[in-house]
Amino acid sequence: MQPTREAVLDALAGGPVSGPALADRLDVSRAAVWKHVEALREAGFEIESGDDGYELAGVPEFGGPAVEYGLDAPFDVEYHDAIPSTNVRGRELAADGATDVVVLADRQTGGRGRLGREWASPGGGVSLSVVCRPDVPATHAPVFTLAAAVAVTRAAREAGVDARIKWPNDVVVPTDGVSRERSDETPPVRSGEGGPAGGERKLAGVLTEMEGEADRVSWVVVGMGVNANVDPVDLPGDANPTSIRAEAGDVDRRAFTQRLLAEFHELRRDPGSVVDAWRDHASTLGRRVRVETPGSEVVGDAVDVRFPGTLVVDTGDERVEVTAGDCEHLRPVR
Ligand code: BT5
Repeated sequence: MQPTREAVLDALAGGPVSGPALADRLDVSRAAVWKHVEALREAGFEIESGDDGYELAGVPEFGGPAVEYGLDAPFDVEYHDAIPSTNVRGRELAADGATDVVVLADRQTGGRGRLGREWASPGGGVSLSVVCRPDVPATHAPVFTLAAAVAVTRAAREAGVDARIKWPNDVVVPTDGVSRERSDETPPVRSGEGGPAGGERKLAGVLTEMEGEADRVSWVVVGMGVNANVDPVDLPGDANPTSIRAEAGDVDRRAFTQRLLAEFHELRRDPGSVVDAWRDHASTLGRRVRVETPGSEVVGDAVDVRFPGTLVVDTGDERVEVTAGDCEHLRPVR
């Protein structure tokens, strides 16, 4: 948010302030104060003017200025009520040289998952894409997917949802009584394969896109889609979806988005910390998994995750390192 505008809001949040006092405090003209106040009202902030001056009486529920105000991260927010895809818009901004911009939408009309899949994004959700230009080699890009999954998980847990991460990019909620914060349990004994474990509903997904040379990322667009205040019946049934509304009741999307962005910012500043944070919330580790990778399939026990996001699967014969793929949790075989 433009610094003077933020300073106006901070001043007005503290109680009534007269126009001239505000002008003095911010070292701007009274006309400028009036312009800022009008612009803020236009953006949805309730600013009352009484005998003692101006006072902040309400912050908009959701939207760009609402999320920027009080945000503990250096992002500008471009908000859309509806947009085809925040990632597509993020890529456009990135190609124009933008950085530290978040594209945020109430709903998407052409939301995208990985590998050309669709991501349903009805109104009431949180769809956003962070555009950034980290100074890292391209091979480190997957760590931003993990960071986003951790950020979403932490914010969802604060909202009262028992969220976990399924490698690499799904935030899920267990439904089968599995309540392991992290699994230190002995991996299940192998004697054939179990079927899909089911028992998990998808709350959110992450789609990271990037451009760069091998030695350096040019930009990364990290897209996060969270089923926030939506009804699961409005989401594709075959996806076994859930939402914050269904798990814990409606969330304050402004506070949720601010939390999520602040967490993501902290993690991106310290990529080395991401894998440990991911492990803390992993539902995949210690599980029997089937991972479909481009051109092959790996079945075994998920034993570890390594920087920048590689899953280590023990097949019984060997330990295979998987860098990308679709992971399915299998039922333990007894
Ligand atoms: C993902 O893909 O999970 C990544 C989703 C990323 C969405 C965000 S929203 C903001 C930004 N802008 C975009 O356009 N995208 C990003 P994947 O792992 O491929 O999972 C896709 C699959 O999840 C689909 O094939 C469905 O089965 C399922 N699915 C679709 N919509 C869902 C929803 N709202 N909730 C749960 N599952 C869903």
